[in-house]
Amino acid sequence: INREAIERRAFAPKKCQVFSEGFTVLEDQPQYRFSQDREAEKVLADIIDNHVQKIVPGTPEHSTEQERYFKRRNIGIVFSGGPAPGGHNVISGIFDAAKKANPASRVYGFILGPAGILERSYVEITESLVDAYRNMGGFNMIKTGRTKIDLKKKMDLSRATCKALELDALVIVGGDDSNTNAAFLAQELKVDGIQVIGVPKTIDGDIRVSTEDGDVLCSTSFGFHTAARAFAQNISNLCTDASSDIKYWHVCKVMGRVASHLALETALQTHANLTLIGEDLADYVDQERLKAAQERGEIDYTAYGMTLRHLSRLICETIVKRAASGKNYGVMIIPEGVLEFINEIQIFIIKLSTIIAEFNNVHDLDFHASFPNLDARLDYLRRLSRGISDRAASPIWNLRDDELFNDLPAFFQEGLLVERDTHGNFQFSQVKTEKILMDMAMDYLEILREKGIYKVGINRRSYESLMAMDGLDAEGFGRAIFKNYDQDGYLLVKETIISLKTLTQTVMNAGLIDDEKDLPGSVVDLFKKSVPKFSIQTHFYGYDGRGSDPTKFDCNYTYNLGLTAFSLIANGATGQMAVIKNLEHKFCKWEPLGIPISSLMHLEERKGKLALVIEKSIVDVESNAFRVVKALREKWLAAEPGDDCYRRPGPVRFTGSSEEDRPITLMLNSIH
Ligand code: FBP
Repeated sequence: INREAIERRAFAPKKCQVFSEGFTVLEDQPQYRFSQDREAEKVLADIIDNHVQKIVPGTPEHSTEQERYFKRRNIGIVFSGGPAPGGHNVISGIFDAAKKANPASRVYGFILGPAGILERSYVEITESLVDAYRNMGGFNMIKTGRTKIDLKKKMDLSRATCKALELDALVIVGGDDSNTNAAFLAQELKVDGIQVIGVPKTIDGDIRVSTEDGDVLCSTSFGFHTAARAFAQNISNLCTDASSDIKYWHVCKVMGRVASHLALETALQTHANLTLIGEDLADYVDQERLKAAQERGEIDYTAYGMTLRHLSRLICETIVKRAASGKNYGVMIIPEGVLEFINEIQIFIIKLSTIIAEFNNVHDLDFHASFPNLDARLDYLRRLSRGISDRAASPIWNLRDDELFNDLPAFFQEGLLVERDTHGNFQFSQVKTEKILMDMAMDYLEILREKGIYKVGINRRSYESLMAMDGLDAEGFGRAIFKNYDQDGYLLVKETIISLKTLTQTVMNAGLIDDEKDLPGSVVDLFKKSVPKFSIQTHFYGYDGRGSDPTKFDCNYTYNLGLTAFSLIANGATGQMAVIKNLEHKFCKWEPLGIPISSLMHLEERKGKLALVIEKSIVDVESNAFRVVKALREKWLAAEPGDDCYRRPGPVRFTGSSEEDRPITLMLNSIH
């Protein structure tokens, strides 16, 4: 019997006060304003005037609303995009509220994401089904998928399914792209009286909503806290491992397709030695280069932003600094989407996306199916750059691009040419970013080692004094372990780097050999090899965190999102996203709202074209959370002799009191 699962299923999430009353109504909040996109005003005309709505208790004066609230209704729910811990509680929140309002209401779950709507594949959600998944991770109750409902044909199929099931409302639980879907469906189905409500989901934490005046209405999406805690636990275990056998650098790539929120939160949870934050790298300015250009009376735009080579050197600097105090181990965190913030790579991604989209449009074929392997894809690009393909000469892909692209390792070229997802996003999770960076870093470390700047396995000061004393070269050292007992009889183990000469002397003093010539060659070889070489282990934390059982924070958050979604439906709203304001504060301050999805849209390049989508929120380098990490990164690097500052956040626990009950980034960012 899994007692944890039993306890989880039995756990009753806390309900915001407003949901404990008889029924709710919506109160418009016109004080919250957004700057709207012109295109959104045009194509989402029927929902663009929505206001932010606050959920408040209904009173006897609201008799019409009361009648509407308690009517019998059919509600459809769909998960869309990657799983995120807590999704099942959104369903339980909607189910409980719907059945409480009217036991004859029915709730349907579409199978395998939006494709389930198109294919009319669904299951009726029952009490026993809900009970089996309460507070449990994953999206396995009804599964999920990434189908985009964009074309007219797909809209028509969706309408037909909703009508066949006599749906009053459809709830789309998804990320930025899925909520974009929700807005278009809301617009499309408004004439049919079918309401569409979005729920902000994604472990990436990149759905954050602020108004024009800076009021934060939604500080994170659900699943972010759990995934970050799950990653942090694993990474913190690696910190313990790294500092125990002191021979590895653990390189941890953590999910987050674009934004580095998960990397930032994990850094605060673990105090790993180095954490890259993509948004910080994009902000980089090469002052020397800029100054040199200014002296020539020019502006050098290439001085803005970081190159891959530069980034690999930054990583090397960290490794060299720690090695100088004898620490040839450590833990670094690399955000999955870091390449998005490296100019030269971003340009490749955009160019290739445009080429692929153009090919598909012009030939009405699929680029990836037409060129199934890397060689064929490269050949197409090569011909394009030489003007012997589709067009006389390609303005997008020229000989210079070809040259630069050819310099990349084959697996990276392949990664850049992977198929975009249905929403036109580049699939960073398919690219071995950590390998690209570490291969480059290792090449550079070798150069530094040859120059004598990087001394693996030895403290620079002792290295220099030993060199002077023994007249030895770098190869003349090895690792020795001395065991001794202190006066209380405790075993003391000291590991140190010594010269071959000292080793020979020690062995002779112990009476094991009479002459230094007697030291066997095999021992000498073994000794020399014992100096630790730079060694890395790479890890990817992503899918595992998405499948974790939710933290209490996410259980409560998602259940209340479900209740909010139902309140919005029961009060006739459409085109709204259910959110909880004040997540960064105590539970009693949580405030359920509906916010207009159309106001969050902007134009973005997708598959080589501009598309109206919800803007992703990336890490703000002016935020408190980032500034704290920046201020502490030198300390966490721990390049001076002495202890590392690793923090152990521990596992996600459902019972007992956990160390923090909400994301650290949220708490820091709420301080003014
Ligand atoms: P969502 O935005 O759909 O929640 O997905 C987030 C994510 O987990 C990213 O962090 C990652 O890049 C991507 O999904 C991986 O997608 P896939 O499951 O298709 O490999």
